[in-house]
Amino acid sequence: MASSKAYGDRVASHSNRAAQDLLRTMERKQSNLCVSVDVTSKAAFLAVVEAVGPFVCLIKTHVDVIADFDADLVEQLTQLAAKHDFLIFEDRKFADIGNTVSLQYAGGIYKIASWSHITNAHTVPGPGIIAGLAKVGLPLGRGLLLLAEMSSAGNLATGAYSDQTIAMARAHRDFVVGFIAMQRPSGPADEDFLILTPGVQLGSKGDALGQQYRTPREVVFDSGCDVIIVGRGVTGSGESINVEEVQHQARRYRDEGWSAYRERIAS
Ligand code: 6AU
Repeated sequence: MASSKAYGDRVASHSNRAAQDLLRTMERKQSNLCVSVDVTSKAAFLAVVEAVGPFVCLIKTHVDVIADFDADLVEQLTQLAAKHDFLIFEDRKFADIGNTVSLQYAGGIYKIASWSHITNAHTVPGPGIIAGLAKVGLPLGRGLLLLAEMSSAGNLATGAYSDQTIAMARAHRDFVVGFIAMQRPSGPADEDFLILTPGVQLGSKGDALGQQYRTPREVVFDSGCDVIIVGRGVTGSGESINVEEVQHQARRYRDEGWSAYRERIAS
């Protein structure tokens, strides 16, 4: 059962390079924290990434919210990833037919596949979306997460939809490395998917727009998920960035996530 094994011992269960690199990074840095850097200027974005870099296994981006996005941002992000030893996850949530998503993934302004180790997709369009993204991403060693569940109130990714998403992943194990999900799905003992989970914050149950929060322990220990994705819990929700506070929160979530994982594999 993947949830009782150490991250480092799970590398061999994955053929995808991005999945292997992520598990190795988690083990090496003793971190299962992904910080979601949802800020709107390049300067704030790079300041947050520099501050949290030492504490994370993964940085999650929404590059289309950065007003002054340019190629230099990607260059600097890539350098920070090498300096602080983390991977990059552009949270693009692709949701179109295979042909369209292959164009969106490879090209446009953002050229996501050229720098993002991991990205994600909705399964509404059917398995063609996986094939379209794999055509671009697999030759580059990239990995894909499918949205099997969501954190927001009233979302439709439940029941048969989630089950069929898991079935689609099983049919594309070379490229699909895991899920955005709220819990580890049940499956054969030798099956190993990475479960990355948003909706994590200490001291808040949600926001005014339907987001729902759980604690790192609820996510990692109770629900068997692998990576906690924390946005505003680390960055704050205002416009200005307090680098010291951001760093303090990143350390705090890193510690909480890692101790919940240690408890899980010991139990
Ligand atoms: O911690 P927050 O609420 O500030 O940010 C959560 C981040 C946001 C969302 O776009 C994303 O996680 N997210 C996702 C992802 C990662 O795919 C899925 C979901 O169901 N809920 C969610 O919040 O950047």
